[in-house]
Amino acid sequence: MTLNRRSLLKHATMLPIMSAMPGLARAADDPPREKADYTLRIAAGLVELSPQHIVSTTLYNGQIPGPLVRLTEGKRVVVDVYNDTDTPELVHWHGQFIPSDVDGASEEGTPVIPPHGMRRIAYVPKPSGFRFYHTHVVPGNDLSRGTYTGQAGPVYIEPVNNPGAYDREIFLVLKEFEPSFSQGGDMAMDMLVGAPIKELQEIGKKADEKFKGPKGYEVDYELFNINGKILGHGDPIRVKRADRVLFHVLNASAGETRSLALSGHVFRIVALDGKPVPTQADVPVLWLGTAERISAIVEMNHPGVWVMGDLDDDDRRRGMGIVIEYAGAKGKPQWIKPKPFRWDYAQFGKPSATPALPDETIEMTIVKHNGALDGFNQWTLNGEAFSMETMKPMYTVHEGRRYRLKFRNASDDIHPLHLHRHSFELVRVGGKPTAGVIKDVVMLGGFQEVEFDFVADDPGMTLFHCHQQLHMDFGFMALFDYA
Ligand SMILES: [Cu+2]
Repeated sequence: MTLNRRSLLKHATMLPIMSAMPGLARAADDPPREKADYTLRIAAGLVELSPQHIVSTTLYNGQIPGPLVRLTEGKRVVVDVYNDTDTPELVHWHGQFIPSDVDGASEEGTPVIPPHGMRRIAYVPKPSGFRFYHTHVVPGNDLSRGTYTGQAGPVYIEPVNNPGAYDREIFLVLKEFEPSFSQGGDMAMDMLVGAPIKELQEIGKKADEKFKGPKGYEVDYELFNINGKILGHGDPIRVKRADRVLFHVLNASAGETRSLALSGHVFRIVALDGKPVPTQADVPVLWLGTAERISAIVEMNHPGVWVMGDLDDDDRRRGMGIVIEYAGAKGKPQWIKPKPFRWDYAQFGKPSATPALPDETIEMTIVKHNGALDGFNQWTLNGEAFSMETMKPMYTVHEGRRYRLKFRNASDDIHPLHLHRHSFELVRVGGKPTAGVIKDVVMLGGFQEVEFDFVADDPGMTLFHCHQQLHMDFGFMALFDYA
């Protein structure tokens, strides 16, 4: 590139401004001068889950999961995103404290990446830990878009100091393909601790009487995979006795709650949603709501060839699993079903600690309106469904204040609740008080309550929503604005 004096002067004055504004995004017509650290290309492609099952979907860089994006906390990163599809796209940087115009949600004001266009983003990654990126468009009734596609990839933000007491680190991205709608089959799930609350069941019953029609559509999937391969295809994870393997597990599903067990082994939970837990605990099964991440160490002390997979026999048969093979071990992979186990976030909290008192408490009651929107269930928060037309903020927060959000679920569904651009501390879950567990997604059980606190410390439009794609698309969202 040759520069005349005028453009040189222009650039000389521009550059310091650019670097002083880490959140600044540039349009394609202002070609960037520095080299991007990462380039993502969104395009249709094929995934060979097995030789019998090759699916066509939208991918990042032609692969599922998308490339691992490794960043350093506090070190500015530049990412170029090319959209080679015919529809607008958005890349959401899930779990990061990031400006609203870069975060990747149009509800917050992030510009879309136009069809066959590109967008360069630059920002300073934080906080450290296991994060991910995924599309944030609204597919609605279109199962070929949004998180029903293969647009998901892991992000790892290295802390400035890494303790790292493990031998190996393995990322596992859990995903499904070939979705279809079916009417009504609610899947009752009781793997969360806590009991249903009568008052919430009553509210749910009243809503059912009002919205009598058939139950709304749910999404079923034909094919399941870990890291893009059906169980039994692709390479096994090869280990040696006494290895300490750190698994970073991401549930990249559009809406499924997932379990994962490794036959004959236990997981030591070290971090939830990328944040180290105050109390590490051994569990036989991982339970992950949509978009949740778990980092867990497995001590390889049970030689053999094993299946690590979903507890659900049908999902496992359709591919949700991966083989663990010890050095020198031979034979068919074995599956041992673990004993029943209920998931309790409070188990990883700070014992006998109390969280700071909030400045304000906001209560939200969640109600399902059966089949109210062209056969889809509509969701309301305190009687209001989010409107994509008005995008009106529901709450105004003040910088520096601590907010307690209390969610009351008057439906039988599990909701993976997600707050953008902030993390939160669980303060009550499954009827029990807790402290010290910091997350960005939490599962709320059917007819249960959950409470979490967040500090309004990242000014900018902030989206809250259920991460179940069907729920968020049909009303289950709210915007927080800063005063
Ligand atoms: Cu939900």
